[in-house]
Amino acid sequence: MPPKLCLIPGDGVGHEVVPAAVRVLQAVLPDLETTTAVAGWACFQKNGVSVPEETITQIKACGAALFGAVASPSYKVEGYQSAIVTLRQRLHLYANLRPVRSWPLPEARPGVDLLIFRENTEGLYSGVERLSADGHTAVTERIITRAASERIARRAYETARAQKRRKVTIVHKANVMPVSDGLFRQTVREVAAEYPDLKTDELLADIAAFWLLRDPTRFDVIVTTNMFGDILSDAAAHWGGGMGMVPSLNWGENTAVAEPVHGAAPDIAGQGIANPIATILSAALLLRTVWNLPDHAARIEQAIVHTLTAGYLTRDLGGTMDTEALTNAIIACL
Ligand code: GGG
Repeated sequence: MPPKLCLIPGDGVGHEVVPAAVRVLQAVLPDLETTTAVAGWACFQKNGVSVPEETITQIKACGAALFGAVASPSYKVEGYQSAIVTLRQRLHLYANLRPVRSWPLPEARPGVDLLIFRENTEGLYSGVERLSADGHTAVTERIITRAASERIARRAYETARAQKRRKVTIVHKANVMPVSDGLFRQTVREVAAEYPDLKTDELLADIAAFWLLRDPTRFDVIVTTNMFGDILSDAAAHWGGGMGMVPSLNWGENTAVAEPVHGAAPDIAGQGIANPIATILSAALLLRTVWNLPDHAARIEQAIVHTLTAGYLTRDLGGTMDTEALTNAIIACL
């Protein structure tokens, strides 16, 4: 059966980077079948819902999706929930894998090659928020469960073992949140005991941030809760060459949604100048992990290395190429 992929451009530059990634995917996988679905802020404004049921059905039917970006407002809108948070929760995409590696770019730091596993369905992104009657007190529930902590830990350790990694670092703040992060820490440590071939250490989230800045090569695999993972992976992105270079995979048991770590970039949306590499690398994550086609993924990654080495760069990387020209260059290098 040829692989099937549901395309969800979402908002902003998603409409430019997703088609670019599909061109690259189809160059290595000519029989790929695609379907397109809607989700996001613009979808909410048009349809009153950020993720229509039809989109969920289409993703389930394909088993895999490529999502572009979403641009949620930074204020409460009645009836709106972030499209990507909704997809992660509705489809039980409990692991968010965010690999950061050095690319041949002046900004990138040599020797960086780390995997961040971010719990993707609960924590501070539980969506459970309330405001007191006088409007002076706001509460967000930070939910941590043993079940979710165990499954993200197992996914992190299994992937670490499969990729012949050496160390997993548990990142938490259990000294200040001994109940919630204490449960996360304890649960991950119990799973770690089943993997004696892998070294395990742990860091408080603030110290982990310090070490990510000071010496990112200290890290191999990080497993952490939802918001810490979001923040630390954006910081780590700097060492890979910037936000335009970091892919991610929202990874469940039978379904996966790949997406670039960057957002909708409204400042450049519609100009055709967005860097498509993070989305192309997200498609490569689907090839490697979901469709079990690691050689196809490696071909794409190698083509990106050649393209960057030859100096084909978009503006965010210090060059002048637009989205289409960079995509053409990558396809030519395959
Ligand atoms: N492709 C990742 C992305 O769109 N990031 C921005 C993001 O997650 N924003 C949250 C939101 O707008 O709901």
